This record gives sequence, C-alpha cells and structure tokens, in this order.
Amino acid sequence: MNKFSRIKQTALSVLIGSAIGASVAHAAPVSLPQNISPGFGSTLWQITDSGGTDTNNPFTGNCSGPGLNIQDATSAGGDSDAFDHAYSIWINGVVFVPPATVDLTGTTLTAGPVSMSGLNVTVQYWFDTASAVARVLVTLQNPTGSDIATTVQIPVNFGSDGSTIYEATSSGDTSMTTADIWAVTSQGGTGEYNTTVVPGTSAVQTTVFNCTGTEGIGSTYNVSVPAGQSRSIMMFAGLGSINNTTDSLAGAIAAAPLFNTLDSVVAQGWTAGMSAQQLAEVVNWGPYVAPTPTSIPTLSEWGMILLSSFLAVGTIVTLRRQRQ
Ligand SMILES: [Ca+2]
Ligand SMILES: [Ca+2]
Repeated sequence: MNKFSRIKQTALSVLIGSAIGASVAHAAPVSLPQNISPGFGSTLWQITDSGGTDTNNPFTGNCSGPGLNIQDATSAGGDSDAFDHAYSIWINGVVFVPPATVDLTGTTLTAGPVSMSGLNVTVQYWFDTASAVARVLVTLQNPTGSDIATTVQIPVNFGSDGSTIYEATSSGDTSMTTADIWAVTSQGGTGEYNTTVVPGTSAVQTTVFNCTGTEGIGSTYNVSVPAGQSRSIMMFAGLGSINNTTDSLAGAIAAAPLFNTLDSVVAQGWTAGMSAQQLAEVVNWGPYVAPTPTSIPTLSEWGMILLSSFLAVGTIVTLRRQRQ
C-alpha cells in the first residue's frame, strides 16, 4: 500500500472510529492507577500518580514523590519492566500532579487542565491499539494577554537499569544528543527494547532521577506560548518491535525510522484523535505536509462557460459553412 493510500485509509479509520467511538468509547472519569491493555499482543501500559521525585527536580533524587507518569509497560511479546516511572511532566521545575480523577476514553487518558506557571497544562497519554506505541502530548494553554516562556522537562527512567545499552539513534550513531529524534535502548542487548522518541529537544541527558539506577533519557524543552494561544510537546514511546508482536532488537531498529518525520507518524495513525489545529500547535516536530489528494480533474464553472462558448461558436461556423 502506498503512502497516500495509507493516509486515506487512516482518515477513513478515523471517521469510522469516530462513528463507532460515539457508541463504545465513553468518556469516563477514573482514578489512578490505571492499567491499559490496548489489545496489541501483550502490550500493557501502567499509569500512576506517584513516582515523581523527592527533590522537586526531574533529573535528581529518588522516585518517591507525586506526579502523573507511566510507571511501567510490557511489550507486545510479553517483555515487562520497560520503565521505572517514565514521562512525568515538569513545568518550570514543578511536577504535573493530576486532579483526583482523570478522563479515560477508549485508550486515551487525559489529565487536567491544571494551572501551572500561569499556563493551563493538560497531559494526554494515548495508546495505539495496532502497535506498541504510546503518545505523550503536553498542551500548554496561555489564558493571559502576555506571552509566557516556560521550561518543560520529561524524565524517562529505564527498567534496564545498569545494563542499559544505546543500540541506535536517529542520527546513525549510538550517542543520544539534541540532534536525535529517537533512541533505541536495550537491557544488555537481550530485551527491554525501548524506543524513546523525543525530537526537537533544547537539551537531552542520559541520567535522570534514581529508580533502581539513574539510567534513562531526560528531555528539556524551552517553549514560548503566545498570549491566548496553545502550544504542545509531542513525544512517543515504542516497545519491543513496535509494530510487530514478536520482540527483537532488529525489529525495534527497523521500525524506529517510522518516527523520523511527522508525515510518517501521521501515516502510521499515531496522531489519531488529534485535530489539524492540535497538530499545528505541536512545536517540537517539523511541519506536517498534508498530501495532495489525487482526484479526477473537473471543470470549474468558468471552464464550463468557456467550453460552452467554444461549442456554440463551432456550431455557428459549421452551420454557416453548410449554408454556403
Ligand atoms: Ca531503572
Ligand atoms: Ca545520535
């Protein structure tokens, strides 16, 4: 299937999903923790509201404070212990603590908005039903009349602990830098294959808070939110072979480039449920270039008028010649 066909199919799926969703995916206020099994092999995502740090800093201390995060995850092939608390969200050094209840609609968990640093902050975790992929979307809405500059920090602590190996990054080497969109890591090359997708970072580091080791990826984003507008940071987590239920390092490395561009991410269906406006508000990815639909050319109204005129003139000329 070519790219455009896939996008058409994705658009169709979204339409069908929306129609079906109206009847089956009820919005529901739920308390945390929540375990979400999207149905792709054994994939399991465990969401909790504790596991921030005891230092009010995302990249130091121990994992014993409050804060929304993905506590752990299991790959499609049944490989558990991907994380020791991941994707907590820190705004100007303060962890995002969810309200007493969050919304769970299908496989989309939405927390907030919570007022932080003058911004209304909403955190959404979305879990794909057709791959071992989670989307983390942090939306900052500025209700004031002035622009607000803020720092967003996101630590991911790996379950692979001291055996963590950087197997590949998007730049082609095994070193994680701000130039990278993603990194594939493993536990000593034999499991816990994590694909951490954090493009457009202002800073990135490979040590975070301590939770059976400090190994992980800590991302920092400097974001300016214009007055009265919203801006978002979008990240992804992939487990195992990502879009294949058999876990392997080769599978993870082969699938990771699907995250290389926003167009590819959209084509994979990993922005499902996001509006065009929400996509446009994402600041840490390159622009999305919507494909030009291939359609049968049709004549505009002026085209029809011109064609009719030519036919009329042609008929008059023919009639005159016949009379002569
Ligand atoms: Ca760990
Ligand atoms: Ca690199």
